[in-house]
Amino acid sequence: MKFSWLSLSIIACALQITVAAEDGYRLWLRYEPLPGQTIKTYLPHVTSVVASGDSATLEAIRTELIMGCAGMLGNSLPVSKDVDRDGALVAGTPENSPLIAELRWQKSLIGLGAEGFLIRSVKLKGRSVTVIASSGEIGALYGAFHFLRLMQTLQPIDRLDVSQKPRLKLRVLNHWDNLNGSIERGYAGRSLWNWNELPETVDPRLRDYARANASLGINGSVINNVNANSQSLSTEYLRKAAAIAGVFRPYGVRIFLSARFSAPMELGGLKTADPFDPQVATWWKKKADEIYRIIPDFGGFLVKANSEGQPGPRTYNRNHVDGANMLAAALAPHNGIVMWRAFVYDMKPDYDRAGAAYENLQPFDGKFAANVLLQIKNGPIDFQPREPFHPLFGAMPKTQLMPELQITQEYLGFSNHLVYLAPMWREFLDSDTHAKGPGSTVTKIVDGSLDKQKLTGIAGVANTGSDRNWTGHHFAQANWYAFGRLAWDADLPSEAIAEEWVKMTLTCDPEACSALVRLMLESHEALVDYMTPLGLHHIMWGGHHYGPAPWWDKEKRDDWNPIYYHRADERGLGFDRTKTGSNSVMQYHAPVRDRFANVTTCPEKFLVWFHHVPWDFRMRSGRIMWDELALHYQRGVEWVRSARKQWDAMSGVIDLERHAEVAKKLVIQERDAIHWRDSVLLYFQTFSKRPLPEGVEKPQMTLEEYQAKSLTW
Ligand code: GCV
Repeated sequence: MKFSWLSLSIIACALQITVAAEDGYRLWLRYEPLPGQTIKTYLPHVTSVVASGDSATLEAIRTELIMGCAGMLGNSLPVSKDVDRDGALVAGTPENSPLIAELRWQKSLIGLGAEGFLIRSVKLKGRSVTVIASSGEIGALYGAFHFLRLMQTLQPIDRLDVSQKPRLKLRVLNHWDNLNGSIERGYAGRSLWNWNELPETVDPRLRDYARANASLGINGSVINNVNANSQSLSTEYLRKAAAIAGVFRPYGVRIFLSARFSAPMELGGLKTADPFDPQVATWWKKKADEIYRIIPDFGGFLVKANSEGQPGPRTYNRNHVDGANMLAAALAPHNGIVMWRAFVYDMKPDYDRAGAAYENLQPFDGKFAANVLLQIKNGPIDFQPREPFHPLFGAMPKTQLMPELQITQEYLGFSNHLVYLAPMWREFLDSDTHAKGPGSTVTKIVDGSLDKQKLTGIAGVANTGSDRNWTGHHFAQANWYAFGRLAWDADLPSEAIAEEWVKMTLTCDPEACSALVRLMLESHEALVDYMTPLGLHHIMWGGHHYGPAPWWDKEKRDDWNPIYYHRADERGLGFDRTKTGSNSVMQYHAPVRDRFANVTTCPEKFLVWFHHVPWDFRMRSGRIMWDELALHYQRGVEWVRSARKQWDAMSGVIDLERHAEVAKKLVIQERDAIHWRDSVLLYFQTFSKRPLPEGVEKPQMTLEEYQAKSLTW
């Protein structure tokens, strides 16, 4: 087997990077030298690569295994056609590898699908070898990454019997990238797609992006903003997109586009975008045909319709189903799909935004076409630091639902705050909707096991950008990682994911690793403490959403203003969503709704989400609500201080560059946490008229000073 120049240069590059500064570019695929004892035990099991086949994916498999072993073990694996020694790594499919075909695993492999894989230590041709097999090349690539991950995390590799397949079919990143290179809610630089230079020049970095996604099993990328520009569907931009798709393809990442509903008017010169107009339907059909001519494995459309000013079917007095199904019909002949977003909330007098998506969409259960998925944010408002699960999960058993998570930290301190999001996503996935009795978790709804949903998926709003370290904050890489791992296996514990990531990305030192994992696991609760404890939500500064502004009332829509959400007055705090208020708690199934609706049984983390609670309400701790609220803010600040100390103490374990960069961000995080605590408490104090309880520090500035200027990032 010969090596192409491409793979040689990739390996050379990787080896060079190993000695260069540690800037975070390599993400969790660093392949740093393992501890000496581990190398000794691994070496006999990793002696050559047998992965025949000329496809770009097989080339990627060989390259990755060789590069990984060179970095971790310091050996240079020969590529061989046959098994001629113990320790060979045999990778591929029964179609391209006679060796794998010989094993007669076809039945199990077919059961695992083209993305699933087996990794087994077996005897082949009288030799002890490791086989990484799948019925599809992409599955074999995923298996190769899994094998490398076992090594990166110091797992035994001598008696392997691993069998995996993804539970969800679509595991996609949504990029809110604009054609001018900016990213809506992006905090890690500019867009990775160099539209001006495409299709002639494709940034080599795109391959690394695809490779990182493949290492997690992410198999789709929506490359443009849901606040879409019709131009992305023009022939010129489709050719550019095709060049990107060409780089992603060997890594199993298909591309999707956000489609602007009014594109037939803007691109096609039609007078309407009414989905019932035959000319409109024909325009979309022709557009779909053209897209598939240019990008044969195109995934489909993501659509934000009739939401925040975007056009949609309701502009023409049609409904969401009319719009989604018209697009679905255009894509169906090509096996394309539509991800129709449920993020719709029309402002009506006295309405509750938290109940709006349910009101708008639940009545259409069972009406969407077979190739439509309804993409629903995890919570009913908008990617807040903490929300109860969206009531649509469990309310549409005859509709294919997929969650939309936000990896980018729009409301969670941008790329300045260290916050590990897996625990937040776990809380959501583990939520029991009780839709079909106890145990009807969100996971079971979205993986299709509860309602026999055929097409399944999950999306994460990406946090990547042109910053050298991809995500702005080194720890924000962990959120990209965790999203991918949960998309692959929605049951993975947050702790296990954090441990993998720390070992692969930062350090295998056992003490440092467990301290870092603990820090990561605590970080989300701490951020909720200093931002929005007890169910507070959407009290961020208007527009940019960085820092607090609970007093904010300047947005043109009521439901974009913090005062709409917290409803503080002299009696108390919180949005009454029970029958004395909006009653949107009724959108949940019993007994969830009963638990939420009763102020004494409502989980305290959602207290002021569902109730307007008196300042002197007695909490489970025995303290009054005001004191408890203040102590949460104080606790959040203290956590950041302790995180800083712990991080500082790790200066000998983490490389200098990343250590210094994270330390700098933690200084900002502490500044911000104090700002949150002081400004929010000073403001609510104007209603509660109570002193700060013992243990809460005196504010550093006056309320007027906090109100005068937002935090900068
Ligand atoms: C892409 C929130 C964000 C918007 C975003 C919107 C959405 O409102 O602030 O930037 O737009 O959600 O998810 O469509």
